[in-house]
Amino acid sequence: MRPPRLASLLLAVIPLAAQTYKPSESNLKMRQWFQDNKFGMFIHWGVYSVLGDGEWVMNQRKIPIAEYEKLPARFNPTEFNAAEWVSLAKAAGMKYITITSKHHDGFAMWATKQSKWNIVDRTPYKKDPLKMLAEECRKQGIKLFFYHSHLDWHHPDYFPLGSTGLTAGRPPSGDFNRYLDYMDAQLKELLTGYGEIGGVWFDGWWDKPSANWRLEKTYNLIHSLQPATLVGNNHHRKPFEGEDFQMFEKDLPGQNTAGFNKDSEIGKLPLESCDTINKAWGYNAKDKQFKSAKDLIHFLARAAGHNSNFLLNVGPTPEGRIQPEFVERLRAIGGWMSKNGESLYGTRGGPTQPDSWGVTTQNSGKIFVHVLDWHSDLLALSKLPNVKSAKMLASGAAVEMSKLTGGLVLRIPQAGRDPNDTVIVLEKAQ
Ligand code: FHN
Repeated sequence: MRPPRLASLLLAVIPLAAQTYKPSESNLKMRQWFQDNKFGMFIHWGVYSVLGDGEWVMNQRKIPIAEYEKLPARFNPTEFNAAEWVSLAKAAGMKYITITSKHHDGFAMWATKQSKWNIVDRTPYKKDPLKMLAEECRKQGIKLFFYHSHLDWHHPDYFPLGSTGLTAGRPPSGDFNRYLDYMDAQLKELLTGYGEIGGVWFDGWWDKPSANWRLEKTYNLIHSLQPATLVGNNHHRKPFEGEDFQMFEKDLPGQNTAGFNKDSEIGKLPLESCDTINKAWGYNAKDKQFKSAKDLIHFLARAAGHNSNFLLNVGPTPEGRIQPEFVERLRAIGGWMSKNGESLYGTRGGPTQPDSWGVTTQNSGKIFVHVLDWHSDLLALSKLPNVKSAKMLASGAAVEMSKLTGGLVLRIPQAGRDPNDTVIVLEKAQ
């Protein structure tokens, strides 16, 4: 027998190096667009809304698939009006919408051809809301992102099972690669039939972190179909190869009050924090613990001060309406944004470290001081470049300032303070 040649030996022992992802020019532009535009609407909407108990209801109430499959017959969102949703997002000052194409229950909210487990084939509604939303977003100049769950409590090939959905009654065998083919085929539909897609927001990887999710293949597929589409994955870790932005759930980057971010070191990609208005993501009829508009404006400003976007969630009703408590808060945020938007759009995190009093944001010529929790008159700011002037952003009234080495002290007038966030604009000396 001839000895194996060195080249074949090497090939056998050296694993093929993973390809390094090089984002396209259009993708880099989209990242910049994303960072400039700061504020998006998250929409958790699916067949679970029928039970009015959040998007995890199948798992929480241990509903087996056979029972859960009765829900679509009761899902008839005849009041859904894409134009109203998009206009509401715009009125709040939001520039993009991220909607659940598929959540963990596997139910597709569009006319997929890969399975009948979808809104068109299984519900009396019979229409494709994502199509209508995509069309309306295009008309109104809002970018559309899809939230897509890796995790699937319904698909028979999601095997081995992960850590959730264990009472769904899925078969004790299955071909995970076949499941991933199915998921990729669904993603291909979403990236070819719904116009320009701003991003894909994955979730559910954490259900089985040691599985081979073939992420590279899925990410390559997305980038080959739409190179500009931003890929993000809510795996609660530092970004993986092939991703374009990093998200933080119910916390600002670097914080971990909600428990999701114990392993999520901040990477170098654009950042996004997401949160809910009440406690729930999907519609929850009993959850009345609404954050105030002021709380939400604070989160938005603090996110920007941490160099991050804010993706604020609504969970529409099974009829297709966004509940009045959400509408009221979104309009109030929009009121503040209409006067203070300049302090967020097109900015990045400012020079002064975020602190309990507030944060700073900046663009090339200006620094915006967001006074959030500070009630006395003098406020000292460090790490500032040379500044020419200080004014109230909303009124243009001059603000007294006193320069120190490496910083300054502002006297913030009591009159003209905004109860949500008083913004003072400092003009940088060129
Ligand atoms: O399990 C999901 C949850 O339902 C929701 O979609 C949030 C949104 O960030 N993410 C998951 C939990 O990490």
